[in-house]
Amino acid sequence: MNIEGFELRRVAMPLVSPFRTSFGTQTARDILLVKAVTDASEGWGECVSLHDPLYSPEYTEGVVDVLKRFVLPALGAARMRTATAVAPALHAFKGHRMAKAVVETAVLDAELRAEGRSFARELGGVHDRVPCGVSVGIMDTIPQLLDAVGGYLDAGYVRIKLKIEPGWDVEPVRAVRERFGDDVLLQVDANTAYTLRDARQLAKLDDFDLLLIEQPLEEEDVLGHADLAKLVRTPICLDESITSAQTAAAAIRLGATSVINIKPGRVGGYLEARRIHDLAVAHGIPVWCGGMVESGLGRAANIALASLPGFTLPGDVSASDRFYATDITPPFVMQDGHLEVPTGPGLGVEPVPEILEEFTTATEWIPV
Ligand code: NPG
Repeated sequence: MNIEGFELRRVAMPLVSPFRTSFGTQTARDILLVKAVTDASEGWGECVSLHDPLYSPEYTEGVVDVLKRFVLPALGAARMRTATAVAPALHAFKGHRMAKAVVETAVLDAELRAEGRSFARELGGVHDRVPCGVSVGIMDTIPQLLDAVGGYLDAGYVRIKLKIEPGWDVEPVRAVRERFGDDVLLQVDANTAYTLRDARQLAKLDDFDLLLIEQPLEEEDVLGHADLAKLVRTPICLDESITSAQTAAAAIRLGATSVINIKPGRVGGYLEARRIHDLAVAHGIPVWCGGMVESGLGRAANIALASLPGFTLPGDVSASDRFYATDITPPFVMQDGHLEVPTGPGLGVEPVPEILEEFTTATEWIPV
């Protein structure tokens, strides 16, 4: 397989409703797609970076810059032919994992499409459908939150994640438990909004039998999470702090995380995501697949990853209509609280050309 070049494409997709987290409110997603064009096939990657560096240091304009300035020229110079060669060819460049992930995914998709193999099969998936969790944003009022959660439970979601921040934590959790009962699989996500000084407040969540508290403290405060884990009974799950299999190994050794959220974009791609899965399984640590409000392209790959055997908790793997009235691929529709794992070559889904064009704001062709 010879790579001829990459198309960088920006698509602007409105969200069905504003999505508020502890770091901001999103009303639309400005997505960078990368298409790898080879002499044998084409493949897609979806970058998970946000417009602003609020979730992680990366941001979409920065990703475009690092791709054009460093990543794509290095791939061209390496005459790289397979997805497994992408990470070694980019190793010299520090960080920029979302940028590295999107090109590796595009190359992997092209390679698998050429060979007729699916992402799930390549990664080691063992299930033909995966359970769907949903992430519920911070709301202005508790009744609004209860309406939203009720709607998702009616739709069939099997696990609810509430976004929390100081001032919006114990009361919303209590209200959801009181209204919907103790059987609902429930967890919370703070996106780094707390400090260790908040340990007593976070320990109040222990009364509600949550599956986990996700990333309460700063990304770099792995030791703080280890200390917090001794002060709260609810399992701590790291997201932002886990940027590689190495950082995952350290966090596990320190006792900072007893569950891991795996997001391929955050860790440099699906191949590193699989390494973290394997490491976690070896340590008896459950994992689940995170989400970054992906279109159908990124969603397809996440569903494939979530079908690996160590993904024993439902992920932020929701149906397309959780975020988008119209998706750029045929929509993923939930059935009985689950999504089917695509089985076609590569991602197993294609953008619908007219819809892709309608949402596209810019394209650029970079030969390598
Ligand atoms: O289901 O795709 C989804 C969204 C899940 O809450 C979700 N993602 O912090 O995990 C997160 C959060 C997020 C979304 C973070 C977008 C950054 C960008």
